[in-house]
Amino acid sequence: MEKKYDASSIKILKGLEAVRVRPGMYIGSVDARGLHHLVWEILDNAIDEALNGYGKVITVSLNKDGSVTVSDEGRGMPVDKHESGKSALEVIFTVLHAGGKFEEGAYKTSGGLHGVGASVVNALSEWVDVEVCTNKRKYHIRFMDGGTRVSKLEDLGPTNKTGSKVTFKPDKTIFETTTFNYQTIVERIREEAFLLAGVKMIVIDEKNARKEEFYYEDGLKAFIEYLNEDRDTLHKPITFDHMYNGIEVKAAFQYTDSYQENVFSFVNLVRTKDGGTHEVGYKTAFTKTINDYARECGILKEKDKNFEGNDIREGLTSIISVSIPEDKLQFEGQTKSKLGTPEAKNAVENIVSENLMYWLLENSELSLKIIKKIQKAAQAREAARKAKEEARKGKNNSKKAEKVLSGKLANAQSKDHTKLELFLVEGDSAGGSAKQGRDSKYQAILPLRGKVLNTQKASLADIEKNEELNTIIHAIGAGVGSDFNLDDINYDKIIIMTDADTDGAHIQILLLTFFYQYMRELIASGHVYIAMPPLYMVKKNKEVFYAYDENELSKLKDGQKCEIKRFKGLGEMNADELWDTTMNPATRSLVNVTIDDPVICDKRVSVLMGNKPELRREWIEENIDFTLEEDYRVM
Ligand code: 2B7
Repeated sequence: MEKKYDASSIKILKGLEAVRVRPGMYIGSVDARGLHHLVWEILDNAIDEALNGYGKVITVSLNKDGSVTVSDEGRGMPVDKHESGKSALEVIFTVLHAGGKFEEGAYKTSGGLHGVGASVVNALSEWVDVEVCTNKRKYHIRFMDGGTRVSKLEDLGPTNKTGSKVTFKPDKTIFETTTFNYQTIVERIREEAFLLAGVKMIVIDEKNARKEEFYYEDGLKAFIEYLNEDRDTLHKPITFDHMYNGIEVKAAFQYTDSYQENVFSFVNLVRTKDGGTHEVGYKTAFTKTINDYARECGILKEKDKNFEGNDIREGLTSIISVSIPEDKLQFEGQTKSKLGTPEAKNAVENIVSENLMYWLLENSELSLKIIKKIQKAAQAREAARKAKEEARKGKNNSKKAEKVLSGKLANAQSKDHTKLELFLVEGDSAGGSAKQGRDSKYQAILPLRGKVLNTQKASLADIEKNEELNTIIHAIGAGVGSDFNLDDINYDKIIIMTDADTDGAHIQILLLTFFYQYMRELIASGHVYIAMPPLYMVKKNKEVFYAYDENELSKLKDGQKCEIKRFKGLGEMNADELWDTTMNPATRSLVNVTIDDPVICDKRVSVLMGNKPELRREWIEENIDFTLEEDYRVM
C-alpha cells in the first residue's frame, strides 16, 4: 500500500468519510432498501451506457462471498489521466458526484434523481474491485475499507473486448443487513429489460445456483402483458415507438375488464411516480382522440357531451416511456419525480393522437367494443352523480353520513382531525373492548362485522352498495374513487386492527386492496397503518410482559420459569390490556403501509386478489415459507 498522501487525497477521503458518517443522506437508509440502492447505483451506470447504444448484455451476479458483480459490454469506463493526475477511473470511484461530462444529446437514466454514483458505493463497501476493458487492454483497480485505493491502476494486458465489471462487498459495519434479495433484484432487472429494448439482462445467484435472463424485442408489449397477466383483456396490447423533435416516445396500452386505471410513466427509464408533462400529453391525446373517433363513427351524437377522461381510462393499463436528452431534462416536485420538460407534452400528445386514431380506424370492430365499454362507464358515472345529487337535495350530506354511521362508529370527541385516529376493528367483541379502552378524545372505533368485499373485481356501484365499505367511506369522509379528496379526511391515522391470525390477515388484505384501488392517495400519503397486537403474554414473578413475535418471546423466557399465554385474538384481551399493548400511542407499535414500488405493488394486488387462482398459487408457493409455524412470512 502506498503511504503518500497529498492534499487532494485527504480531501477525497474526507468526502467519502462524510458518506460513511451519514449514509442515509446518500442512499436513503441503511436497511435492506439502502443496501439494494448500492446495486441500483452501479447498475444505472451500466444502463446509461446501454441506453446510449453501447453494450447489449448486462449481468448482475450475487456471489457466494456476499459481494455483487455488475458487468456491461459498453465502451469501458475511461482510464486516461485526469487533470488531477489520477486516472479517470480512480476519480469516478473516489470523488463524490463525479458525473461524467455527457455529450450533447446523450441520454442519462438517473436523470439527476439519485445518481450519487460509484463513489458512494465505494465509501460504503468493505472492498471494491473494478475491471475495465478499453483501448484493447484490460485494466484493474481495487479499493478497501470505504474507498482507500489499495492497488494502482494495473494494466493486465491485451484484450479484444470492451466493457466494465464492478464487484463490491457492502460494509457490514454500516448496513443492518448485508444479504441481497435475489427476487428484489430480479424484479428490478425485469422492469429495466422491459424498458431497454434489445438489451439482454441477466441475474445470477451463485449461492443457490439460480439464473434468469430477460430480453425483450418489444419490451413495452411484454411489460403490458406482464402487468395484465392476471386480468381479462379486451385485445392484444397496442404499442407505438416514434421520435418527435429529439424526444423518443414509446407508449403501450391495453384495455381490461377491470374498473381500475393504471398508468406507469418513465423518463429515461426512471419511473416518474408523480407523472408530469409526458403523462398529461398522453391523457390529453387519449381523451381527445377517443372523443373524435366516437363522433366520427356516430356513437356520440351532436347533442351528446364528450366522454370524460376518467370514463375513457376505466380498465385501461398504460405505459409511457420517453427518452429525453439530458440538456432538456427538467424535474419538479419535492422528490423530483414529476417531469417538467414542456416539449414532452407536445411530443407525446402528437405521437399518441396520430397513432391512436390510425389504430382505431384500422380496427373498427375492436374500436367499437372499446367505445361501448367507455359508454357504459360514462353512463354508470352519470347515474351515480344523479343519485348523489338527489340525495343531496333531500337531506344534507352530513345527515346521511350520520345515518350510515349511527350505532356503528364510536367517534372521537376532539374536532382536530390532524390528531384523530380511526381504528377499524375486526369483530364486535374486540370493538367493544376497544371502545372501552380507547382514549376517547382522539381515538374513534369502527367495528367491522361482516366480511369485507374483495374490491379487485368490484365496480364503484358494488362498493357503495356494500354496507361495510360504505360505512368506512362515510367515516373517513373524503369520498371514494375519482371523487376522493385527501383534504377532506376526518382522521390522520386509519388503523386496521385485526386478530393476529389468518382471518385477520385476510381482513387486512381486503381493506388494503380497497384503499389501494379506491383511495390510493390515502395509502400513498402514509395515512394507513396496521396495529400490532402482541402474540404472547409472559408472566415472570408476577410481572407481566408482552411479546410481539417469537424472537421477543424467547428473549423474555431467557431460561427463566414463567407462565406464557398465547393470545388467539384481540377478543381475549380486556379493555386495559388492549390499550396497553396495541392502542396506547406511547407504547404500541404500528406498521405504516406505503407503496414502495408501484409496478410491483400493482402486480401483487392483481395476482393475490384477482381471478386467476393458478397465478396466485404459483406466487404463494414461490414466496411463502410454510415451515414457519403459524407465522407466514413473506420472504
Ligand atoms: C460518470 C461515470 C460514471 N463512463 C464513461 C464511459 C463508459 C462507461 C462509464 C460505464 C457499471 C458496472 C459495470 C464514455 C460515467 C463513466 O464515461 S460507466 N461505462 N459502465 C458502468 O459503470 N457499469 C465512456 C465515453 C467514452 N468512453 C467511455
